[in-house]
Amino acid sequence: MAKGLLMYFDIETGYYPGLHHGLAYLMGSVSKNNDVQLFHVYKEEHLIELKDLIENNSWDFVGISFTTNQRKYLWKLFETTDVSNQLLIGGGVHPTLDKENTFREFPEFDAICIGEGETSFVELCKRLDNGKDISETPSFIFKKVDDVGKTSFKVNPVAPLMHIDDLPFPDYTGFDYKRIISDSGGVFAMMLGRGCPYQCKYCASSHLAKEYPNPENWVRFPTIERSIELIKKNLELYPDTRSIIFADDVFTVRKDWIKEFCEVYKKEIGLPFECNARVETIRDDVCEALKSAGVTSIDFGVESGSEWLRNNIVSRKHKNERIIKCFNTLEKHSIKGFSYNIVGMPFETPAMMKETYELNKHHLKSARYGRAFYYYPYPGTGMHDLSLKNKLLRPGIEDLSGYLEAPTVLEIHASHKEIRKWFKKINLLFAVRLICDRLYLPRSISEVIVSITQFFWKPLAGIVEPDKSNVIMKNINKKLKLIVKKSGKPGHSVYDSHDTRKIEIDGLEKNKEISKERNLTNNPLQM
Ligand code: B12
Ligand code: SF4
Repeated sequence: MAKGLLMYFDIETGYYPGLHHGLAYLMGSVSKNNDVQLFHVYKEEHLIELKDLIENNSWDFVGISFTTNQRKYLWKLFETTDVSNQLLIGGGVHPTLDKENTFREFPEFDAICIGEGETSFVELCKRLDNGKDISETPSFIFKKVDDVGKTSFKVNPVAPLMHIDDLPFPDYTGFDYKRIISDSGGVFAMMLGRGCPYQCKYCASSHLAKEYPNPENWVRFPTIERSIELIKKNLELYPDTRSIIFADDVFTVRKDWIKEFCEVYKKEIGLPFECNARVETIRDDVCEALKSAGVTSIDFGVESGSEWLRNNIVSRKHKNERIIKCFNTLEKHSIKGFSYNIVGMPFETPAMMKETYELNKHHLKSARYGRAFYYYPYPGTGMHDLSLKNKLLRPGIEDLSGYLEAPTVLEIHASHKEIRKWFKKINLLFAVRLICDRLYLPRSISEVIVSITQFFWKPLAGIVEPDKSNVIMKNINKKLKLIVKKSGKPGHSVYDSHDTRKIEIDGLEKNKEISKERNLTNNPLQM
């Protein structure tokens, strides 16, 4: 039995409280025959606890799951904690897509896991337990330092993608799941399938697929029986679940699967649910199936109202009419559609951001909730490469916690003032729609209020998107969110716990100092 510590870095993401489905799957695979402790690292104070836990215990391995924006907290951990006696393993989307830089930036790592880890992690634990050579374990890259201090890497082939039915069930018990679900208003986020067939250039999905020897199997759904079994198992864990979020990339991607799933779900589960979809997959028959199964809302990446930008930069090649048609179809079936957008993309001008605003305001009136995010370039994605090639990124963006804080592009195609303006205007638009709906105001009245509030967008956006330094506005914002949460039926906005902050990157001197000490030479984020 291997004894290990597995950490999920989740500090200041604006998404806490949240479960990590990949880690739940890993725990489901390894915890039966091994003694693995999961540590959900969601506040900086945890770093002190971790120091004690890591230094004063004997572990066979210490694993860290992290995304790009969490790297700054890893720096802090390694600043204070001696990990040199541990077998330190990294995993997750960031190390998978930015392998070389991960080893360069974090000489502390002995190995990283490439892609999905269930089978290979079990294999690693077995080898550790049996005292065997671990360096042949599939899906891992091992770092070797020879006697004269020369570093080399053993890159093993990545294990093929597995059918979801062949994986053990995810195990959420390592998380403080009771608190996480109850704080989210009784909404249990789950994941059934994996993968997405689309190729959006800002997203990790299509780039992740290329890591495997069988990328054609990237898009996978469990059988219907297995899906229902998984949901029931999760509901046994938390019987007070009021509704479910299916976090799958595009839940509706397989028409036959979704129709059959809805049929069985309605009979066997019957709880309201939400999911993600692409506008192209929405048709009357799909909506009928989803509605009868209890869907309350569906999240869509609208991303931009500019067809030029979507076609040439983002690689979402549908027309605005398709988006409008999708939202109209949802409305016809009384399903709420939520619209997610990005501002501050490479080559995006203020006129293009305005198009996004206008699409949402005038043509997607049935989008009763949504958001705008700032573009963030994730290493290994097409848009990150494009941004680097054209020298579009501002320095210091590694200090940001994600896509909720600040623009990441240099002021070439749009000023930051403009980017912030459209970020705020779009978020105000959706906040007002949400509040009006919660007050059961008719659509016509709510749209008048939307228009009026847009005139006063500057002070009002200060409440909806308060600056971190503005304590009064932050408190008003908190209270408003609470009212909206309490007044709502289970649904996305209840789960949604974004705590959007504006941070001036230049103010984060402390992190900068640490980042200077890290070897970020050639790191694409260090321009
Ligand atoms: C659901 C989801 C969320 C959910 C739940 C989080 C979760 N990961 O479950 C919520 C809403 C909380 C969320 C939040 C955020 N997310 Co998110 N999210 C996703 C999404 C859609 C699915 C994740 C998933 O379950 N995948 C399936 C599982 C099986 O894969 P996995 O998580 O990679 O885990 C496997 C392997 O990586 C490996 N593994 C992982 N960790 C480790 C550790 C060790 C030691 C080992 C051996 C193996 C291993 O084994 C796992 C099992 O096979 C992905 C997109 C995607 N397709 O991955 C984005 C994605 C992961 N999110 C992303 C981002 C940016 C964020 C946020 C930063 C958003 C923000 N605030 O701005 C936050 C950050 C949260 C954090 N702590 O870092 C990016 C990350 C990009 C990057 N390079 O870092 C992604 C890739 C989307 C994108 N833009 O392309 N997210
Ligand atoms: S549709 Fe969504 S999950 Fe699929 S590639 Fe585009 S952004 Fe990524």
